[in-house]
Amino acid sequence: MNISIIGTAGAGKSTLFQALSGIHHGSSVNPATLATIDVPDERLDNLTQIFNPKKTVFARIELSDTVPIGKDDVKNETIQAKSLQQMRLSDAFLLLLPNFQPELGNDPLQDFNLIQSEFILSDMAQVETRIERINKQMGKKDAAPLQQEKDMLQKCLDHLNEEKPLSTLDLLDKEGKTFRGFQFLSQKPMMVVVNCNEDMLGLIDGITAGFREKLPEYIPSLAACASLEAELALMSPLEQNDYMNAYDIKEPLKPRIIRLACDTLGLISFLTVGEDECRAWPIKKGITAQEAAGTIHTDFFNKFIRAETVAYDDFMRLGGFAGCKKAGLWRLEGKTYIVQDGDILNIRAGN
Ligand SMILES: Nc1nc2c(ncn2[C@@H]2O[C@H](COP(=O)(O)OP(=O)(O)OP(=O)(O)O)[C@@H](O)[C@H]2O)c(=O)[nH]1
Ligand SMILES: [Mg+2]
Repeated sequence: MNISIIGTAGAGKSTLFQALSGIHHGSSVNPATLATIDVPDERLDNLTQIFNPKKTVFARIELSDTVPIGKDDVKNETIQAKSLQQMRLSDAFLLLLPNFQPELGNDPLQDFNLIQSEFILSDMAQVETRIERINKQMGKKDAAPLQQEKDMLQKCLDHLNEEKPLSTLDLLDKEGKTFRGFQFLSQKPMMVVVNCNEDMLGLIDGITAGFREKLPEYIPSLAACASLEAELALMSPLEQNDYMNAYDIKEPLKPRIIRLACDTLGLISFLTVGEDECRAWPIKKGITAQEAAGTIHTDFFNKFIRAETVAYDDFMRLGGFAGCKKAGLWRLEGKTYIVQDGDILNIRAGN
């Protein structure tokens, strides 16, 4: 799961990157700046205590810092190519809206509109280019699939023309496969962090609520002070505690963002356990046991037989697999079983 931190110049992207990763990379933007953060999981902590494995692997989110987006940068592809590629490859965006220097004319909503419309214009250009190409091919090739693609692209174009991002077009869910190759920017889920000044901390709940009203309802958002959080991320746990008390920060930003990202992306985790490794595997809500097995190994997908399945809560309540078996809660699930959050799976696959 890769999330790109995006925003206009000086919005605080690198500061947020530091707050979430604990990595300070100065002000110069290296577009390859990547950090991997673990998704905290109490269930995995408890299973580690029980199995005492050689290693414990948490679900991970990969974060990348990017170069600033200015007017026409994305639309005209004048933005650094590496950063644009990074954005196209990411699964979601964390858009930072600067709200910390209102006296300098920072306008968070203007920023939001600018970036949203850059993405919409960029997608529009891609759709138009493809439609032109299809028109040229129409006479030469089998027209039916081309016509089908063109119809879908036309629907996208109509939607984009109404200044709406593709993430709000239902059609794409069903036709996702056709569109994957395009890597449309406005199709990716976008979350917003409103970056506030230190002296706004006491007002943060009200600011959060205010922006939820002003932003479109499909954009999840939260408010925070990135620079305080960035300092916090470099401290020892003891110092962090004092600092959070002093500024009345109830919870650091990192777990808040991780929850926001998991909710936005519809992510859940299944778990695997053993003496070698206890691990949480992030998957999209609603996928089957066979697809989940495929995230561990493609062989597990191809040669899937059954998934031995126990719910984490049952496992803990009944003291392990034996207790679950006795209670009839140890199950053998087939290919089409929809994996639930916290399922402990053991995949049976052929050779
Ligand atoms: N007061 C205040 N200043 C902040 C906050 N976040 C960032 N800044 C300041 O804003 C400036 C820009 O921060 P960066 O994190 O470098 O912003 P950026 O978006 O990475 O900037 P570019 O990569 O140049 O586009 C720095 O001087 C930060 O100290 C904040 O929450 N409060
Ligand atoms: Mg930066």
